[in-house]
Amino acid sequence: GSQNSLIQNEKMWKLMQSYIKNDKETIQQSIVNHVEYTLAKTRFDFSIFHAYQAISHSVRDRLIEAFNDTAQYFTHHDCKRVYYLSIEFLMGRYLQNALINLELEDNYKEAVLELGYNLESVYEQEVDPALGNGGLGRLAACFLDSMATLNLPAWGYGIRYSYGIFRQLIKDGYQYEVPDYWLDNGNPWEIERLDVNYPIRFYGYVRKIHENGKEKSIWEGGELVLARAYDNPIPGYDTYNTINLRLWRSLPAREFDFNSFNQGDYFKALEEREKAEYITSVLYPNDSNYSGKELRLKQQYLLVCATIQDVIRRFKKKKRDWKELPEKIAVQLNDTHPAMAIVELLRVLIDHEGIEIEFAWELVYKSFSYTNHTILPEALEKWGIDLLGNLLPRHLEIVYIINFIFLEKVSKKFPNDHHRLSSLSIIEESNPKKIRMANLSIIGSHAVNGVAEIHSKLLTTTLFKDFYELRPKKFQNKTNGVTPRRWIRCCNVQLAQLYTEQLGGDTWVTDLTQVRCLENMVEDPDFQNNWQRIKRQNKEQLKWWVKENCQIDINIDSLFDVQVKRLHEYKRQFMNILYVIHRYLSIKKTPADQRHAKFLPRTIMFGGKAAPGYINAKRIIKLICSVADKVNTDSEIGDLMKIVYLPNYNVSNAQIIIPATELSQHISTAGLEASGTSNMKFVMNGSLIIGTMDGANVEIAEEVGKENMFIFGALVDEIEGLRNHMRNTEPSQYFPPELNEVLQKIDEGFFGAVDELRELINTIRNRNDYYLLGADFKSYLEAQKKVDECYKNKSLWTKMSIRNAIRSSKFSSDRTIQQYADEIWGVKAFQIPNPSQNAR
Ligand code: GL7
Repeated sequence: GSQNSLIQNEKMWKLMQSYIKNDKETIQQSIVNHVEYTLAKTRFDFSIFHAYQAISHSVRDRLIEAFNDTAQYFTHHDCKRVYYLSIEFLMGRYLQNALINLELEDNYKEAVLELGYNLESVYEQEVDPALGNGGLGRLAACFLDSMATLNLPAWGYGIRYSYGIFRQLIKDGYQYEVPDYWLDNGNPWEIERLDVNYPIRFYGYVRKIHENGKEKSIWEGGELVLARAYDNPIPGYDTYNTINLRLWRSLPAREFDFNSFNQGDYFKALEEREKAEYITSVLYPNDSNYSGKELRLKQQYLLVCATIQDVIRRFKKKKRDWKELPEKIAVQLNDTHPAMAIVELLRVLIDHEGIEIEFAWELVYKSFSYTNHTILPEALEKWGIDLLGNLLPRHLEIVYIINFIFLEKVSKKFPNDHHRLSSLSIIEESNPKKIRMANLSIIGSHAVNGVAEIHSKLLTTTLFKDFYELRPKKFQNKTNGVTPRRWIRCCNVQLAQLYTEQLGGDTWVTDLTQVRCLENMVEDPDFQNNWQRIKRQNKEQLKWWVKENCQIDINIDSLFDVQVKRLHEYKRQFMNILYVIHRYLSIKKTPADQRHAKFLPRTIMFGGKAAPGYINAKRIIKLICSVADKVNTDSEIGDLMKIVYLPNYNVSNAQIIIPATELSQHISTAGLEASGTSNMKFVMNGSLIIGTMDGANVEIAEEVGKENMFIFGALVDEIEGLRNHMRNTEPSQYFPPELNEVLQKIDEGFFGAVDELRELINTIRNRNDYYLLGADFKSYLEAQKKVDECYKNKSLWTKMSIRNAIRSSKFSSDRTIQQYADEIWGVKAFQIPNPSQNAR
């Protein structure tokens, strides 16, 4: 407990210092209490969903104890804190993860079973909190798990969208988007902080006043809304530390504009106020694509403004000098979406705290660091100065000041280099002028990192070359990682058990390097059998999922070949389905009695959402589904081949799909997938990769060995040459004949939907094959042939699979976060004492 407790009453103090017990009876009592007193349910009106709610509330009680202790401990020790700012957190379900991290799963399983429920079925009741699009948001979620587990004094900050990423329905081969109102049935995992509200201003004007010969800026007028905090406890594994994800929700401001209420239209005035709620209502469903909408900028500013107020309030709790700021806080920007935080902190320091701009600027850039997640030009945020200046007039002024000071320094180092100045400038001299958020982020940070070696290298040689030449030491690499808690321990319980048995304990869960010790088991036939048995059981589970969700019977003995990720042309799901068509045509050309000797049965599964406005991505879905229709109903094919579109790919589906996969596809055009993170999850679960030398695939190859993967395709430095060739050559001349044949079939209407499918294939036929499907197709075919050859040899495949999994430890987010902590944030671990002596 804390010495400076506000609670004076001795009795109350004592009662609050004890901890809930975790024996079976206590757990059962706490569940039943929640049934009666939290849910107010009777014995006669009770469903498994209510069981989920009551169980979650009882777990929540335990989380909150640890959560409060952790927060107090950090405050008491006045540690340097990390603030991880992200516009997305793709958390996935909480219940199982919380139980496993609290090491209470067995206790609850038993307790719940006696009450008549199977814990696994209870897990299924939870909605997916899906406040993210894809890799970027899921990375933030994995990072929180690792920060908690590594005992770092860290908090995540994001937005509590009322609607997460849409639910995807596939009907007649088309995607339909259904709103995801995930809060419909309440959310037991959050703590609403009725007393943590910050005012947020939009629009208005800047008034200049003069005080003791100095000009002061006052931003006033416009509209005020409130940001309210919702806290989501994040438990670490094998530690009592429980950190926080604080999400902001917008609400009408408390202040009343009496004028508008006195106009007489009471209802109209109230209606206007209610519009404030709209700001945090919906997550923008674009993955790697920027849309310059004002509402999106409002979301970004709300996140930033509320967070900076919160951070400063915490910093000021103790009386201290401002110069301590960078020693007490480290703010990490997850991409440029929260980059306005740089300007906001500077604004507060100079306008509110009266600090000199030079000194304030030093405090700011020493506190901030920025992660870039893509080099795709369509993802780079650039806000028109009209839009930005209207919504945030003072911020635009400050951006100009920052830019002026910065460019002044640059021209001293590189006199008369106008080209360099204009590429480094925060302002793009276009018409209208635009604010480049990436440039702002780099200038306002002491460290900038990419998310895989190849990506970080590309940043310093292409996109941020001029910045690199200015300050080479600022640029770093932090290869992404994923949490082994969710992506092994939770989703592949049997594999986890095997590891624990073999290694004589479960410390591998926080030190994944230990699984490397299993290298000497690779040749062991018993171990191989166990490995195969686990994969088969996971395949069985996916088979049922597919049966239930897609009404398709898949062949358990076929090779499970999976590509699940957001639909994007650069990820080349298109190339995958073109190959599938080629395979289908080849089977058809083979005499029926030779087919089974020549072809291995395969189930090819696709999954992923297309951004609602991304027409070509939607056409790719249509093509996949049309081919699936044709192939799956072709009696000549039988169980030699099935094609499945897995609907509504999300975190909880991924937890079923990934452990069941034998071959996963990561086939982006070299240089375009910054890292990829599902590739890591697949490898950890013993899937082999067919992939290009792109993103983290390159480092996976280093770790597991190229001979244990199916690598193909052009290398990053061949891309430019190939693109020139593509633009100057008739496609039919250099496309391999297999590809030309496939394109012709689609063109003839063999798969129906001729008009839209023709539009799709024309994107690559008209010397417009930007993602180089034509150039990579031949080597893709060869890689696929090797896949078949390897799969024929069961024991070879098993050995390759084992090697992938046990050599994947580099890709634990624990490694990644430790590097951020040491090399960017400069923070240390603070582990709070476990109060188990008291009760636990
Ligand atoms: C992404 C990259 O595309 C992806 O390769 C990377 O793994 C991920 C996390 O670093 O970030 N960048 C991006 O804008 N999105 C991503 O998923 C949406």
